[in-house]
Amino acid sequence: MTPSPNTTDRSRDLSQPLDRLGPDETLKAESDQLRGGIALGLLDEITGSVATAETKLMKFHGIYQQDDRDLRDERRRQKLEPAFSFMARVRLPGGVCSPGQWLKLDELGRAYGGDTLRLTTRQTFQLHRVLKRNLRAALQGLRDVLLDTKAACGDDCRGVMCSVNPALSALHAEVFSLARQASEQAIPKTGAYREIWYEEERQPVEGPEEPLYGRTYMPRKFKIGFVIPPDNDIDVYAQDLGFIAIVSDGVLAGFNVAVGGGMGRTDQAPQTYPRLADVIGFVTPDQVLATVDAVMRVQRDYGDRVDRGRARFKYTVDDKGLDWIKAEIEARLGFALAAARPFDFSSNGDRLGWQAGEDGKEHCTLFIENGRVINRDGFPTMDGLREIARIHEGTFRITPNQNLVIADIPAGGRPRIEALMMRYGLDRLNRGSPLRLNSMACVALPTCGLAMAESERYLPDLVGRIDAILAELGLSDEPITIRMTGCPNGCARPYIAEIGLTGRAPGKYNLYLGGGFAGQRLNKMVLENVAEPAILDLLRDVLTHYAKDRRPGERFGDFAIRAGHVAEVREGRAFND
Ligand code: SRM
Ligand code: SF4
Repeated sequence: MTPSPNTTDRSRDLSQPLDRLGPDETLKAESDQLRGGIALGLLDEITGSVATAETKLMKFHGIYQQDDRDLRDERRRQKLEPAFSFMARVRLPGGVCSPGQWLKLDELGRAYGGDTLRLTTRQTFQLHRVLKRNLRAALQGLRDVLLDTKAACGDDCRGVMCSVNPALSALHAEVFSLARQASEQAIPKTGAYREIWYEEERQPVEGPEEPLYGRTYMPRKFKIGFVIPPDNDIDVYAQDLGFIAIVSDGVLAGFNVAVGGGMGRTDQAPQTYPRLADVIGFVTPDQVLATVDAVMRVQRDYGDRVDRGRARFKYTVDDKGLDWIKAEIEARLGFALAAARPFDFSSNGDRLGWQAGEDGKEHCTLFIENGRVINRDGFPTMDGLREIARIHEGTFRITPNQNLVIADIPAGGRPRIEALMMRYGLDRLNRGSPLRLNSMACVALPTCGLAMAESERYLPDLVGRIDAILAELGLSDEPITIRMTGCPNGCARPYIAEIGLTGRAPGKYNLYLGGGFAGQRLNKMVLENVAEPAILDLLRDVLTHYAKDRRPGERFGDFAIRAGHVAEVREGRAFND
């Protein structure tokens, strides 16, 4: 196929008519490549916050202003400003870090982050509750171990994901290396980060400071991931741009390219919806970085810069059409994509427990409920992991399911790690029910400013109640994916879970059923804006039917579709019919 002539390369014309675009475009363009007034705002000791424009620019530096929502009303009553603090998200391609980096993160979490670390659904760490006056110290601490928070948020390419895949060591190393290179290539090049957070002098630059992003960066966030079948742990269909490794005779032949995935939707706004990425072709490993560049340029140039609610690549793909998008990508690449190759996914979860790699190293994947690394009564998880980091000679890998792999343990190293696991109770982490071990919740309250309902603090209890129903029905051993978010933005990718819950109001959720166990199918809304009793009643009905009528090996999500449980929406309407 020859590249389409429909290309209008707007890459040299980034000075678009800003007054006709959304206000954030002007903000970005006039920010002096993300410097704005951030440094000045940090000096203001009267308030724990920064001005609105700066909160937006700081996202590009991986930092979100938040306030403690548990204290909001009380502080308002006392006429105090909200309890402001900041969330800092580390950029960690593929979720891999060294023991030294873990120890530093642990130290920063204890010093500035409320004695906890949060592992995220995109394989990285978040520090919450960092006070404005501590931000520089926290970021400089990260710099000491070669980490930063660049572009972990904002209208740019976010943290690049990669399957953790401990068993296939050589393949993982190859794919992970590409993920890292893609991350390096797509990272903003502005010196703003060094100047603001490390207090370095501004250095002169030849040519444009941001050759890819120009002055207005991307229309919206852009997400890339690399997956190694049969695991779909990164949920490749939820990525703006996904690479699916194709292995032939044990050798990495290349990648199928998938475009246009995304989760977020807004209640009562049918023009917003989750979308699974479409596979459009195949590239060889040496074509991957050019493909990243071409796809990002297409979205940069054609993404909606007027309406941020429609600015994700998934909408550009639907508005322009998949054929048009593919032709545009090929025109920029200068070659046609080869035909996609067959592949198969078996699950989007993690393989918990011990695994041996082909290189003889051992790996242990631990379930970290909702990614929360903290010391709790009888569960000193944070202390235990710190002790392991002190003796561990391999790496840590954060999984896209918010779990943790103690990876690359050299031959003979396992007994010492196991002894520490026993001492700190980490050996108990993987003993939950299959439902719990396949559960995932976003942060939500009290830090997330967009949360409408609890998620991380509530899902563990709800899982316990669903487990009781499963036990009554003899389904306790059935792995079922369940994901909850505190709002419809979908940070825990709930729309591809077999059971999905998204917050609508305090104590109220939309319930979705029928997602694919391997993340290959969107679920559908079956209850809208309901409280726990209604959720449990409906789940009991469907699970009872499942216990009675399922076919051998049939997954709960598949059954819910086949048996017609998602055909009817009990209240409201299904958005993705
Ligand atoms: Fe997210 C916004 C947390 C993964 C879709 N997300 C937020 C913010 C920053 C809230 C805000 O804008 O003020 C949340 C911070 C809460 C807090 O207190 O920490 C937040 N998102 C998270 C994390 C920490 C959830 C978690 O529990 O792990 C994940 C961090 C990932 C990372 O390390 O980079 C996280 N967010 C996701 C994912 C999953 C993914 O990328 O695989 C999605 C769905 C995929 C997608 O992008 O479509 C996701 N987050 C959103 C959206 C909706 C975006 C959209 O275009 O529809 C928002 C809201 C927005 O951007 O306006 C959002
Ligand atoms: Fe916050 Fe909503 Fe994302 Fe949960 S899904 S972290 S509530 S934005």
